[in-house]
Amino acid sequence: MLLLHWLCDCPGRQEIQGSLKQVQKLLSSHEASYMQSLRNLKKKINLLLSSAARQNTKAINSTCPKLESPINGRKLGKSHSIGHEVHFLCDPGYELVGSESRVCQESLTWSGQQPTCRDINECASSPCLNGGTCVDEVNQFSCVCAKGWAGVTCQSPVPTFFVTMTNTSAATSPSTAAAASTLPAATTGPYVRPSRCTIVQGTTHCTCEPGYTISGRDSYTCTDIDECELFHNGQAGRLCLHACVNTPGGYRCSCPAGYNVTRDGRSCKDIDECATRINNCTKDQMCINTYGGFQCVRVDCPKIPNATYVKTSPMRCERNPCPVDNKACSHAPNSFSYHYLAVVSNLSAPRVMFRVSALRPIGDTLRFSLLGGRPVRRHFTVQRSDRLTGELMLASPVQGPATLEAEVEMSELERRVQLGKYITKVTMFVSQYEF
Ligand SMILES: [Ca+2]
Ligand SMILES: [Ca+2]
Repeated sequence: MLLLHWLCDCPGRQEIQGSLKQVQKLLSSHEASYMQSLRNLKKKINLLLSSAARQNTKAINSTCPKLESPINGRKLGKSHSIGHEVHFLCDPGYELVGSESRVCQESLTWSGQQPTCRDINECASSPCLNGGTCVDEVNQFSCVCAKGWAGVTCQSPVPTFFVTMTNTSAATSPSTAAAASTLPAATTGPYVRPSRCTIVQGTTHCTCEPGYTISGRDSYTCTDIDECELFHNGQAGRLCLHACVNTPGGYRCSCPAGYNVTRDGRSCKDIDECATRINNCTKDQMCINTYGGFQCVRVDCPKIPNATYVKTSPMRCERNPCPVDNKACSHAPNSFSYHYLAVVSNLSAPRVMFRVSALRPIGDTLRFSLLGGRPVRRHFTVQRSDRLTGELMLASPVQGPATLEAEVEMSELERRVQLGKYITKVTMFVSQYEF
């Protein structure tokens, strides 16, 4: 119906052909004017090319030869025609020897001499004190100080703390780091380094190695940047998932026992003690890996009056057949299943922690319920997700470290008469940290 309606609204075939022909005409006229413009443009370019060629031949005939810039310097002025001047400059740290400017003469030769740039000898003024040896470098000098002297110009006697610093340079424990950030810089050894200074036109510029910064008033001393302190606030700018340890020139992240620092150096990853055999669980125990540790668990079948249980798998106990007419026995749970979960502290809730399902229900009704006292009911609830499945829900976040046990009972009923009940015991190990 819809398609028919749409077809009836269409313009006629002749109408479409008319429109297309009009567009075709329009395109042809555009094409013609476009080609005309291109031809005009080509003509203009050819004219320009020939006039440039003429000018070039003139220029070649009345210019001085090209001049080179001096090594470590540069040339100002590009015109090489008669009467024009060219000037020369040297890079900082070099001085000009020869003509500062040259003029292109009528004879088509340059006046003066080709200049050169010579390294300025910064050591000429004997800047190193107290027996230091001066080493001339490009645009700067450095002093090799005599024993017992330090500083850019060997001006300061070596302070005793530099001697102590070499002895303690390996100390990077958190306690050392904490002490370092509170002590005055001059007494903290490896957290202080001399700066590198250069003197440019009488002004001293000092820089530090990466991870260090000029400290306060003394530009000759670099102090370690305490990255841990600097990025302490704010989750977005946090350096480490757990703890930050300031080190000389850097920092590192540390993790609590039971965790390894991840490859990116910032996060912590749980060590799986159960997979790596660094657990001490005995043969009859099962190793349960938890965040930050592990647990050795052993399933013992429950002792209930009138009923006996046998272990059918490491985590399941089933009731032995009951004697005829022993009602107490037949009312006891048919089976106990055991499950262990490892979670991190403060896991967001609500969330499904565990599902219990009946594989082959025999009755007409399944009922799921939560057993246990107040501590369990504060954190867990049981709800049905479909006809055959019950869910153990975590209702509120749990602050670790903690171990919580919840029991879910599933009953099978036929016309309100209980046919059997099955207990699932869930033990949840909550870690101390949120990772
Ligand atoms: Ca640092
Ligand atoms: Ca672990």
